Amino acid sequence: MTIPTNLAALLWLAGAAIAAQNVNACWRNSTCDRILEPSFTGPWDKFNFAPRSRFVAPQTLLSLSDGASVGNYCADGTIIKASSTGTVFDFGLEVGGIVSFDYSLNGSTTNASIGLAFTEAKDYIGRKSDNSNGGTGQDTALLFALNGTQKGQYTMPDVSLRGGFRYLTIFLIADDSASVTLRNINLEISFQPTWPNLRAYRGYFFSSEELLDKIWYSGAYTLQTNSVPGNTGRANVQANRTGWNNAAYIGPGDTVLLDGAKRDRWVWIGDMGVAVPSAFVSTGDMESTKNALRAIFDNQSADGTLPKAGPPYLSKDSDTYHLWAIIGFYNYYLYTGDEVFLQNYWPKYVLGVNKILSKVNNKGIVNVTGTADWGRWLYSTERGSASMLLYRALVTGSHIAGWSPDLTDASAHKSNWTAAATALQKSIIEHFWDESRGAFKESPNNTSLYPQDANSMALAFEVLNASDHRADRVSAYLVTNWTPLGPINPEVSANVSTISPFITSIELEGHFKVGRPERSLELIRNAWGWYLNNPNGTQSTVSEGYLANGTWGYRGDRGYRNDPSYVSHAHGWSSGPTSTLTEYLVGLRVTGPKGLKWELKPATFDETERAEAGFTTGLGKFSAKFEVKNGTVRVRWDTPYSTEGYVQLPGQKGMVVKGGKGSIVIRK
Ligand SMILES: *[C@@H]1O[C@H](CO)[C@@H](O)[C@H](O)[C@H]1NC(C)=O
Ligand SMILES: *[C@@H]1O[C@H](CO)[C@@H](O)[C@H](O)[C@H]1NC(C)=O
Ligand SMILES: *[C@@H]1O[C@H](CO)[C@@H](O)[C@H](O)[C@H]1NC(C)=O
Ligand SMILES: *[C@@H]1O[C@H](CO)[C@@H](O)[C@H](O)[C@H]1NC(C)=O
Ligand SMILES: *[C@@H]1O[C@H](CO)[C@@H](O)[C@H](O)[C@H]1NC(C)=O
Ligand SMILES: *[C@@H]1O[C@H](CO)[C@@H](O)[C@H](O)[C@H]1NC(C)=O
Ligand SMILES: *[C@@H]1O[C@H](CO)[C@@H](O)[C@H](O)[C@H]1NC(C)=O
Ligand SMILES: *[C@@H]1O[C@H](CO)[C@@H](O)[C@H](O)[C@H]1NC(C)=O
Ligand SMILES: *[C@@H]1O[C@H](CO)[C@@H](O)[C@H](O)[C@H]1NC(C)=O
Ligand SMILES: *[C@@H]1O[C@H](CO)[C@@H](O)[C@H](O)[C@H]1NC(C)=O
Ligand SMILES: *[C@@H]1O[C@H](CO)[C@@H](O)[C@H](O)[C@H]1NC(C)=O
Ligand SMILES: CC(=O)N[C@H]1CO[C@H](CO)[C@@H](O)[C@@H]1O
Repeated sequence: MTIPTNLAALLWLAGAAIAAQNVNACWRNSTCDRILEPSFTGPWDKFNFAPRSRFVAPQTLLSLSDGASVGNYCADGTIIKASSTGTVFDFGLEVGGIVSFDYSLNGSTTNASIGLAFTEAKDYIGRKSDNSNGGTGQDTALLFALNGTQKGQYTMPDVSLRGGFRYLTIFLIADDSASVTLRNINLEISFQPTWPNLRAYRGYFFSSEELLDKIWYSGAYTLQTNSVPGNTGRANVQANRTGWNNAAYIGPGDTVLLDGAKRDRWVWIGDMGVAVPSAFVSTGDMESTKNALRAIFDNQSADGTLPKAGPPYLSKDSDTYHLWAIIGFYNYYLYTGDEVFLQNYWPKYVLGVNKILSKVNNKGIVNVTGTADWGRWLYSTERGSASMLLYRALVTGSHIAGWSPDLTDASAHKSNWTAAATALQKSIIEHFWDESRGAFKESPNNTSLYPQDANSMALAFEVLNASDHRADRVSAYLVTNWTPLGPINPEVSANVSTISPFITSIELEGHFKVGRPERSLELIRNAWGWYLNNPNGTQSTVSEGYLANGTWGYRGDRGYRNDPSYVSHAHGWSSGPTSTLTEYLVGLRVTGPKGLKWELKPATFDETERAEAGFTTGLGKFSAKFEVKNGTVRVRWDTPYSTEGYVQLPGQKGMVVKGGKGSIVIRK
C-alpha cells in the first residue's frame, strides 16, 4: 500500500506535534538535558519500558478482591462507590511521582474522603500502601477530605510523592449511598527529572533471545526510576509515625542516583557498585552518579571516613560501603573522563584510600571497625569481602594515578597502592583460601561459612585471575548454592533461605571473568527471568531481593521487621545483567577514561546466535555485534576514530585496532 502524499504529510505533522508537546517535559524546574533522541534506534526500542511522556495514565482497572482485570482505564470517568472496597488502577509497569485527578461526588454527604494507596507488588493491593517509611508505623493511605465540595481537582502534596509503585488503589470513605466519579487520572513522573525524552537512552542491547533483551531493559528502567530530583528523598521519619514523607534533601544537582524507587530514596553508596556500570551502558546518565558521589564525598570526615549513605542519614559505620564509594569514584571517572571532578575530589579520594589502608592488620588483611554492611549477617571484623573490596580499590586507584600523572603525588600513590595490592592479594590467599573446599572462607578462623559476596568478588575483582587454577574451583563452588530461582546467599540466610540479586550481580561478572559465561547466562535467565515473569512483581524492574521459596520476604529477620511489603521492587543494585550482557556477552567495554581505550571480547558464540550493544561517551558512540550463521561468526564494531581498541574473540589471539569501523569473520 502507498500512503497518499497529503496523508503522509498529515501523519508526519501529527507526529511532530506530539514530539513538540513532549519536548522540555522535564520535571518541574529542573534544568533540561539537551539530548532529545536515543543514540541508537532499531527493533530493540520495543523492549524499552520508559514511557513516551512524563505524564502517564493508568492502563487497566483491576478488581480489588481478586486482582482480576475488569477492563481498560478510560479517562472519561471511573465511578467508585463508597459501598465498595475500592478500585485498583494498574499503570502496567513501575512508575513514580505525583498523581492528580478531577473528582465529582454524587451524594449529599458533607463528610467524604478519597483514599489513595500505592503498591509495587500486586499481592499487596488494598486500602493501604506497601511500606516504605523506615519506622514501625504503616504507610497506610493518603486521605483527601472533600470538606463538602462536590467537584474539584486533586493533586497529591509534594511531601506525599510516591517514588515507586505500579498499582494505585482508590477508595471513597462516605455514606454507603455515595459515589465519586474520577476523570483524567494523571501521573507526573518525577524520576529522570532532567530528561525531556525518557526514552532517549545513550545505550542499547539486542540479541536473538528476547528474555535477555527484556531483562537488560528492566535493569535500565530500574536505574531511571532510581534517578531522582535531589529534594524528593525520604525524610528521616523513624519511630512509629504512619504515612510517608518524600520531601527531604538527599544530594546536590538536579538529579541523584539513589538506592530504590520506593525506598530508601537515599544515596546508599554500596548500592552504586552494580548500578553505575549498568547506568553507563544503558541510559548513559552519569550526572545522577556524579551527584550521588558528591553527596558522599562532600560529607567525608576529616580523618578520611566516608559515610555509607548521603543526607539526611550520613552514618559513617561501614568500611565496605566506604570501599564501594572509592570504587564508584573510579567507575565514574573511567566512564566519563570527567577531569574537573577528578581534580576537585582527588585529595578526598586519596584520604579515603589511605584511611582504609590503615585498617590492614598484622595478618595483612582488613580488620573492619565500621561493621555495617549490605544486609548480610555480621560474623567477624575480618570478613573476606572487605579485603576483596580493598584489593579492587587499590588496583583501580593505581589506574587513576597512572592515567593522570599530574595529580598531586600521583606517581608515589601509584607505586604505594600497587605494592599494597600485591601484598594484600598474597595475604588474602594465605588467610582466606580453603584448599580442601575450593573457596574463600568468611574469615580466617571460620570454616563453616563460604560467602557468596567474597567468593564472587574474588573472581569479579580478579584477586584470582582466569588462569589461576583456583578460579574455576570458586566458580564451581558458587554453583553449589544455586536453586531454580537463583543462588541462596549463605551470609544472609542464617535463618531464611534468601536470594540477593545484588551479590548475584557480582557473581555474574565473576563467572564471565573466569571463562564460564554459560553459568552467568543460566543465572540471568533463572533468577532475573523468574522475577520479570512473576505476575505479582512489577514486570518492568529488578527487585532488591527475595526468598528462595519464591516470596518477597527479603531480610525479614534482618532489620525489615518481617514485613515483606517493605521490600523494594526497583533497586539499581540488582541490575547486574544490564552491564554484564553488554560488557561481557557482547564483550564491549571501556578500559580507559571516557572510552579512549576499549576492548571487544565476546564471551561466547555458543549461547546466543546474535548479540549487539552500544553506548555513548563524550567521545561519541561505541557499538559492536556478533552473529553466528551457518557455522560462520561475523563480528563487527564501530567506535570513535580518536580511540584505540583491543579485539579478542573466544579462543583466538587478540589484536590492537584503531578506532573506527572494523569486522572479522571466523569459522565457528
Ligand atoms: C526548584 O524549586 C524548588 C522548590 O521551589 C527549589 O528548592 C529548587 O532550588 C529549585 N531548583 C532549581 C534548579 O531552580
Ligand atoms: C447519583 O446517585 C443516584 C443514587 O444512587 C443515581 O441514581 C444517579 O444515577 C447518580 N448520578 C450520577 C451522575 O452518577
Ligand atoms: C467523618 O467520617 C469519618 C470517617 O468515616 C469519621 O471518623 C468521622 O466521625 C465523620 N465525621 C462526621 C462529622 O460525621
Ligand atoms: C501471587 O500472589 C497471590 C496472592 O498472594 C498468590 O496467591 C499467588 O500464588 C502469587 N503468585 C506467584 C506466582 O507467586
Ligand atoms: C479539606 O480540608 C483539608 C484540611 O484543611 C485540606 O487539606 C483539604 O485540601 C481540603 N479539601 C478540599 C477539597 O478543599
Ligand atoms: C508511638 O510512640 C510514642 C512515643 O514513644 C508513644 O507514646 C505512642 O504510644 C506510640 N504509638 C503507637 C501507636 O505505638
Ligand atoms: C580488629 O580491630 C579491633 C579494633 O581496633 C581490635 O580490637 C581487634 O583486636 C582487631 N582484630 C584483629 C584480628 O586484628
Ligand atoms: C608511600 O609509602 C612510603 C612508605 O610507606 C611513605 O613514606 C610515603 O609517604 C607514601 N607516599 C604517599 C604519597 O603516600
Ligand atoms: C573469629 O574471631 C573473631 C574475633 O577476631 C570472633 O569475633 C569470631 O567469633 C571468631 N569466629 C569463629 C568462627 O571462631
Ligand atoms: C516462604 O518462607 C518464609 C520465610 O520462612 C515463610 O514465612 C513463608 O510462609 C514461606 N512461603 C511459602 C509460600 O512457602
Ligand atoms: C553453509 O555452509 C556450507 C559449508 O561452508 C555451504 O556449503 C552452504 O552453502 C552454506 N549454506 C548457506 C545457506 O549459506
Ligand atoms: C555537613 C556537610 O558537609 N554536609 C554536606 C553533605 O553533602 C551535601 C551534598 O553535597 C552538602 O550539601 C552538605 O553541605
